[in-house]
Amino acid sequence: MKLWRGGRVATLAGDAGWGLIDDGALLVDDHGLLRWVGPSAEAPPADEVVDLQGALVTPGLVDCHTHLVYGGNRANEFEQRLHGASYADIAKAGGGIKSTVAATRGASEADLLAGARTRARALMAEGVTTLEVKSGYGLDADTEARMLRVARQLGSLGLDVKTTYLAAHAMPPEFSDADTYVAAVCAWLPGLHAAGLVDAVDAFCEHIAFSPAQVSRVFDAARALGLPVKLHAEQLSDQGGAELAARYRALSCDHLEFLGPDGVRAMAQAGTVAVLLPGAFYALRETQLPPVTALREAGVPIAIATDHNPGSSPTLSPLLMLNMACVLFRLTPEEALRGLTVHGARALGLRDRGQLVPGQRADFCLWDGGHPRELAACFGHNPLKARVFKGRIQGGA
Ligand code: DI6
Ligand code: FE
Repeated sequence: MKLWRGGRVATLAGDAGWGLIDDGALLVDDHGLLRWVGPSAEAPPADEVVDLQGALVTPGLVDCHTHLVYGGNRANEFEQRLHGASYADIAKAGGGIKSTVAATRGASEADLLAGARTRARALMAEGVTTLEVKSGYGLDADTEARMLRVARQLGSLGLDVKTTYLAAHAMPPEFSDADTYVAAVCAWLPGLHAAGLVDAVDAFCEHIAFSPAQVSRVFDAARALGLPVKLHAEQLSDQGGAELAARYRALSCDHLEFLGPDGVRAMAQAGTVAVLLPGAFYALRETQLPPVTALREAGVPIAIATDHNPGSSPTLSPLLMLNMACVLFRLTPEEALRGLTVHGARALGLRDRGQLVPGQRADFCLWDGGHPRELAACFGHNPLKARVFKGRIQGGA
């Protein structure tokens, strides 16, 4: 048993509040689980004691929506958008996701891994201890598998990785009929699942991507294997994707700028998490805000993620997402931090992390700072001192 004592601990225990313990301590067992959390003065005895020297302690960050594995980059599209082209215009002209598909297909597994490792390390340097990575830039069986294998290998860096199959992301050039491609997407899934490469299944439900009817076929294939689903829903228009996803008890619906009242209700009833992605909202200069007040009033848990991808959200800063979630979406700093911890975990179906309470994994961050609201108030500054993953200190920035 190891005792970490003398920190300002934001436990995020319960459904609301920071759960602050001013001079707090955490007891971690040999399995990397929290055994006890409370005031240092009341701490039980331990074999080893670490002095936190007043550091601010929060749960480790959970980035529950990323497209971290890919080839190439799309800074050219940044310039095109500055000249007035929209994300949808660029996609229709064969750029966008399709250009990353070409670069990803042309990249070796080693190249993809090298790029993804660098990016994962950047996320870890800001406190990420659990990371979701999607496929969806292969759009053929081999490249989708390669992406998922690369994502799995990131786990050796010292963070927990969950993989999501997103072959229903865009139409590959070799298919002309979307229904035929969707049949292929469904046919590839059992093999990838049998290889242990898939934790969840996602799709892009949009006028430039797949219809609700096509998405439901992908979800049926997931359900047949007992895999949970999530959905890129109502990012550019209201397609009724959230209601569809809720019918499948989706773990999460993500983006949601165009989510309407029926979608909010359906998500609340299904217990589906709303994953808000301020990086994409910002980078695409969206003006339609996700319905935060309605989500809050309906009791839908709100998560925040980077949506890291080379096109619509090329950020590697979860801390910046905290700030943007508050400034752009009007979340409170506490809601934003819950969004990057306990609710992010829930968007991945994980109930064993995200709060610093006994029984949870000992994944936590040590920050330079006095109050957790500072993490959201600052931007362009990284106060991480160290990251503790499953009870082991991993160093920091
Ligand atoms: N929405 C997104 O924000 C990412 N995928 C999606 O369906 C962006 C993917 C990309 O532009 O490469
Ligand atoms: Fe995305």
